[in-house]
Amino acid sequence: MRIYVLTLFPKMFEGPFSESVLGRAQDKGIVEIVIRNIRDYATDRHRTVDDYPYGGGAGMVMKPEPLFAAVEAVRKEIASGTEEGATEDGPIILLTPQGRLFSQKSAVTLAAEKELILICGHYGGVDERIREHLATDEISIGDYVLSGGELAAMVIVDAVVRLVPGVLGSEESALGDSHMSGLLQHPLYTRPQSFRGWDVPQPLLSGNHAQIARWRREQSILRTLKRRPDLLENALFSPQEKRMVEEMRRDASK
Ligand code: 6GU
Repeated sequence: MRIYVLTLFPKMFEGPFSESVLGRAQDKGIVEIVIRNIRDYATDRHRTVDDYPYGGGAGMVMKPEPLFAAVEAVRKEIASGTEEGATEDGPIILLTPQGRLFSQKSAVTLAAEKELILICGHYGGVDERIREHLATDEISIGDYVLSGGELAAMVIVDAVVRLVPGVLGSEESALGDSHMSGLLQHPLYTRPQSFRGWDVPQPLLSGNHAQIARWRREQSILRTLKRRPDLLENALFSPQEKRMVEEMRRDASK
């Protein structure tokens, strides 16, 4: 998978993309992350990337020309690439607080793409023609405002890359992560078995895999019910688990 990030602040990506899971994914050659400076695609003498808004108002607006040029250059690169399955119609995602909300489900969908192009919005916003005629998608990572799309791009790249096959070892598979099943993750314990009088729950010490799986599933449901009851609406349950959830709800309301 190849991910292009178009930004006015390429240096912001140096640390986060070279460490841990993202760094290893690139070292292994499974994922290639290419950072492009939008300013390099500005053609005027001052390399202008923003301008005043028509109609007045606060904040500058990102001009269309450099961004269209940057995306077109990247597209050309993808098309001429010899990489198998290289496409010219992968998503071009504009990062903006006005986009649809990013979720684990979005990450799973994006992880299946061969190429992604992420555009980091900045200043007061981008010229509307970028939204209408360049981006295929607009994504926000939450209901708050960041100074630019860069941190959002890092969040999305991290969430997506960890789902690409081969990036995580089987030891650290993403399947047990919170949100993968629509539920929050169960509690985890490691040694020592007793720490300051706080003991590891008995089922985890039983050596009985079925019992451990049952305990974890129950804890996931319980934790989700307590912290994020909204998530339970869309989680999938067996008939038996449905009865369990109802019982937990009754207990909680006592
Ligand atoms: Cl994608 N961009 C900005 N600037 N702020 C945000 C965001 C994105 N998502 C949430 N807040």
